[in-house]
Amino acid sequence: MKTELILQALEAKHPGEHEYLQAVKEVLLSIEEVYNEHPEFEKAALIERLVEPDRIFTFKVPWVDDRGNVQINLGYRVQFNNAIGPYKGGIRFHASVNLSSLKFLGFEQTFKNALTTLPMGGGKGGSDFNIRGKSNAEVMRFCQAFILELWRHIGPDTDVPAGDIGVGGREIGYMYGMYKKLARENTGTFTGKGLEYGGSLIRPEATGFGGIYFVVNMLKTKGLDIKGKTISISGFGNVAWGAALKATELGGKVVTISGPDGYVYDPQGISGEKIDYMLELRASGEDIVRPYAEKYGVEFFEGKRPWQQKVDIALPCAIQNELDEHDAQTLIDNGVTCVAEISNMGCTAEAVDLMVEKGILFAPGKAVNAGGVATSGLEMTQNAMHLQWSAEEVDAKLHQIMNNIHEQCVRYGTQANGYINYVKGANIAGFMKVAHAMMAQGIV
Ligand code: 2IT
Repeated sequence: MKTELILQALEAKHPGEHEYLQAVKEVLLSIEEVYNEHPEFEKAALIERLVEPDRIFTFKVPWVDDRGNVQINLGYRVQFNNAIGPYKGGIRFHASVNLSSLKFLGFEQTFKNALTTLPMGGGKGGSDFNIRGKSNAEVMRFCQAFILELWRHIGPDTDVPAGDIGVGGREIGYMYGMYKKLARENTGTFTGKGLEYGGSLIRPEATGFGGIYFVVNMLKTKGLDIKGKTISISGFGNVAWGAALKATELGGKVVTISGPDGYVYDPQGISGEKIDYMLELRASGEDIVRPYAEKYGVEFFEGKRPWQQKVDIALPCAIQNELDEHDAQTLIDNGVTCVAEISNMGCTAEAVDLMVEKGILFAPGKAVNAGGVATSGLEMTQNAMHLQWSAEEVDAKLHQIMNNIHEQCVRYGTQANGYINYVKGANIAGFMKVAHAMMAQGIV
């Protein structure tokens, strides 16, 4: 494959879009071998078509703050690929949101969704709106203004948004309320909805639960158990919360959470009401974790990342590229067994290369965190059937999907020396499904 040529052309066309180029490069390098076995792919310019989103909507979002001032944010929806099903993926509200980050997320989402086995294409959206310090009324007005533009591009069979960083149940509720008013239908269209109006049980927990189910499978390949293992988690939002809940339930000990202000180290383990307190931290809108250290009398490390602590398992649960080569080396020096991204592209490319080279159990976000979107798929199913499944039913399906994704990674990623390269496994499995779907549907 002309990987280098394709990447060079892409870089020339989209200069400075580092995260997007990073995500594309990782996938192209992983699939090179299988791609070369299919000359028909090259003839159909499959890669060139796959790396560009189908379309991107960019719009301004004007809204009025509590003091009567007019604020303008940028809004986006990247409809990346719908070969397998309607565009599906979250909406991120964060100061770092731009086209590069949303294109990387939409690209990753396409393969992640393929891995779930459910009929969902890939998409992502968001805004540079910073939720920090905003009143409830401001958040509502912003969400309504955002949907006033976005509503005409989405629908239950075209594009189904959900939450992501900065977008939880409250924001989904405000967006869905405005969407329904404009679209005059009530068919779902968003996932992560409240239980009272079409949401699914276990959706809030799903990304973290699924991530831990995956980690349990990873450990099993080495004859290990999560019970008694120490775990560092970054972030303190929905994903970190779900992961802490399930890891603790299975006997693991979570010793860190982090925010933009630094991280807390709780050697006794973050369990019980301390996990509930993470929800309070999130609801405060301050975007800091220091109050945890003050409340429970544990150490707070200002401006530092949790990866400097010695643990058995490290789980990035926050934002992209928050674990670099230096952090990976520290974890390895401290004897880490397993690193799994429950966030999207939590590790830099250099960190991933180092961990794979050293034979560390490492798995990428598109496999590990797929439980979130998979359960969104289950929410869509329940909406289409006009019913609601029990928590046990959803959890069992989620568990089965995660086991299946792990199996796919093992099947496509096991090397001659027995090392399971999950990056390769996830990329090849996801790519082959999308590629076959695209080939079957012609040049469109
Ligand atoms: O990154 C992700 O997979 C999500 N933010 C969830 C997407 C979804 O549609 O549930």
